[in-house]
Amino acid sequence: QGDGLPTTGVVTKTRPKTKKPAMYKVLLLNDDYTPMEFVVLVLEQFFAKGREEATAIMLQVHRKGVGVCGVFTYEIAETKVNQVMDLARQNQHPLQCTIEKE
Ligand code: TYC
Repeated sequence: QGDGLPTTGVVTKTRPKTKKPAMYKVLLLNDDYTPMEFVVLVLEQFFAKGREEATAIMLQVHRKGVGVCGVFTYEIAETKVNQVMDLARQNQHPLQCTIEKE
């Protein structure tokens, strides 16, 4: 230090040890038989949507064939899909719900 020469050294950049988990979209698929009201109910019950947002998502699926209900870690996404499929089956609706990696 103080000799007029540039300081030399090694710059080490450490990566933060926490890694963001992979995220997964839960998708709802359209069909011709599941009642609109049932789909709205599913979105309210399992995805904590209000009536307006639930209706908007349902209509998007109805018109475009597919829509995103939410984005979760794998375990949560899987649980949501199972909950939706179970309730649909219990009510004899052909509603389909799947997972897609973000
Ligand atoms: N297409 C259905 C009907 O006309 C409504 C519907 C919407 C079904 C969304 C499934 O994921 C779905 N009754």
